[in-house]
Amino acid sequence: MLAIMPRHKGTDHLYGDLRRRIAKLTEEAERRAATSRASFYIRKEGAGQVALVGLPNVGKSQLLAAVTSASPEIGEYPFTTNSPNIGMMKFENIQIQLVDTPAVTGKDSRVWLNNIARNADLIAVVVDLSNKPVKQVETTLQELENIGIIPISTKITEATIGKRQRRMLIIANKSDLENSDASTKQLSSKYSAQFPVISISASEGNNIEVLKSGIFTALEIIRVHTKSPGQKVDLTDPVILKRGSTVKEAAEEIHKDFKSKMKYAVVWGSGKFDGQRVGQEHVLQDNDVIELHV
Ligand SMILES: Nc1nc2c(ncn2[C@@H]2O[C@H](COP(=O)(O)OP(=O)(O)OP(=O)(O)O)[C@@H](O)[C@H]2O)c(=O)[nH]1
Ligand SMILES: [Mg+2]
Repeated sequence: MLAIMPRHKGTDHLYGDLRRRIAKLTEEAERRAATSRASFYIRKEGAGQVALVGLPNVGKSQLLAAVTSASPEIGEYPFTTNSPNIGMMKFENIQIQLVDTPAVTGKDSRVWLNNIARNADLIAVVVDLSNKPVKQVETTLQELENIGIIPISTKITEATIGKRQRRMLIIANKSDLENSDASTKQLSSKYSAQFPVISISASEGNNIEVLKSGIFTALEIIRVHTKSPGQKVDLTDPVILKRGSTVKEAAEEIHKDFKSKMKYAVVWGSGKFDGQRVGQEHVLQDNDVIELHV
């Protein structure tokens, strides 16, 4: 209509009105696009979701490539990653999902990080040992706090109300570079009371097994294997439960009817002896085998 409308005094008012309406609609459409991006989240798969968060160039993407079959872009320059990359990391008999994120200080990162960090079961703060790692941890934690995410170990005070607490761990990368031992010591002495600190080299593949089990431990989950009476146990597909879960919670997880019908369970692993009969309140341990009797 604007294009075909003759411009003269009589149409000035109408012209301005149309322009304003178009501007308003454009603004609304842009806002809608931004909101739908903001609500983006990554569906969880496997036993837990771990977000790799850090400053540019610390090796988040290299790490994802080292422990999963994903092949993200890895660059010598900062801000290589501008949208998340996902991969599954095998740890013993389970898979853990890793999410490689755009650098925490990137201008478009907030929208991604907000959702990913809130949704993740564990945040791995990745730092580069060759470049003032203590300062990097501080900056990364500050950026996370700016988007409302604080470590689970932080005391709740008035200042932290409304913020979300997340489990965190520090991955000190590039341990193959010079002076990395001294930097690792520095990091540990400053942070190990609050977070596990694990030093690795993603590009050389050093200490990767320690990292995997460190991530598993930090997730605070246990694997429980269930079997039917008289059958052999299948150790390849465990039920994943929060650490501290009881037989009752395991039963609930397996089938919601089980809990009410269950008479007792037999447990191998955390019982006083293998094959011990236990009640619903028995607390399970990682890799227990349980047999539910209804
Ligand atoms: N020496 C050494 N270099 C590494 C290591 N891990 C990664 N790099 C190098 O560090 C640079 C950055 O790696 P990326 O994996 O792209 O880093 P990033 O954290 O994903 O960076 P952004 O996507 O920009 O946030 C690349 O040149 C890698 O080759 C490591 O363990 N040792
Ligand atoms: Mg990257």
